[in-house]
Amino acid sequence: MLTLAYRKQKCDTIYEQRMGAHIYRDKGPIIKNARRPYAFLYSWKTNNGRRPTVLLELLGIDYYLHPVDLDLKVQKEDWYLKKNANGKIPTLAWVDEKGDITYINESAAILLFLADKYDKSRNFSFRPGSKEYYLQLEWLFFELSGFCPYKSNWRFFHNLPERDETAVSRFRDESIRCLKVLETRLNKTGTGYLVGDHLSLADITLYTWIRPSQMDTYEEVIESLPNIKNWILRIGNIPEIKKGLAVFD
Ligand SMILES: N[C@@H](CCC(=O)N[C@@H](CS)C(=O)NCC(=O)O)C(=O)O
Repeated sequence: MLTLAYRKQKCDTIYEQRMGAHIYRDKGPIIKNARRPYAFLYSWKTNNGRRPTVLLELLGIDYYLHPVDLDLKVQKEDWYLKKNANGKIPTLAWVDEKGDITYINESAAILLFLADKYDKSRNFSFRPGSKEYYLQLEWLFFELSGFCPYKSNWRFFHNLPERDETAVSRFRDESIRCLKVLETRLNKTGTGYLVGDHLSLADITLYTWIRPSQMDTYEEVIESLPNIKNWILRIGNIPEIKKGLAVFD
């Protein structure tokens, strides 16, 4: 298990490689003798936390990963808050050719940053300024400001020992409405992708969040939406996506 091995590890260098991730115990991001520039990711095994690892695996890039154990509240420790004042994962440290560090927080911002650095042929993103680029942004914002908070609140209120039915139904209805919006979108593009004719940051961002959940109703709704159902199956079968999700297992 990564978590236990990670907690016990005493040495201060890379102790394990998982896919493209060089799991790094030290807090980083400066690594002696590392070839610059490089990406050093602070993340954990959650839906938001897996977005950057999925993209990095698709891009075939080697990167450093410092697991931030949310159960141990590492994200609220002072050293981490200096990198991300919001106290959440993921955070990306980009160490440039000269050794200067840029910290980027927010999973969608990290994806956009990584795409600009590494996806020069735009295989998983779109050229800034193009029509598809703005449509991609539209779906990133839709996820981060809409579906993501609705679904996480649905799960939160659904799992409370004393359920507040008003809150449950408010967030359930909004989540289901968002799923229907996505169904309509996939029907409209007809390409099997949310934007354009290839996999992009829009699909990666939504996919990591839409994946199965503990709520029965949720699974039933997915079953009734054929475009989303097929999209989930197809995207989930892409080997690099599986790898990106499995980095933390
Ligand atoms: N909008 C942010 C959300 C980040 C977020 O909520 N991260 C969660 C894990 S998925 C977290 O760090 N939770 C721990 C906490 O809130 O203390 C993003 O997309 O990066």
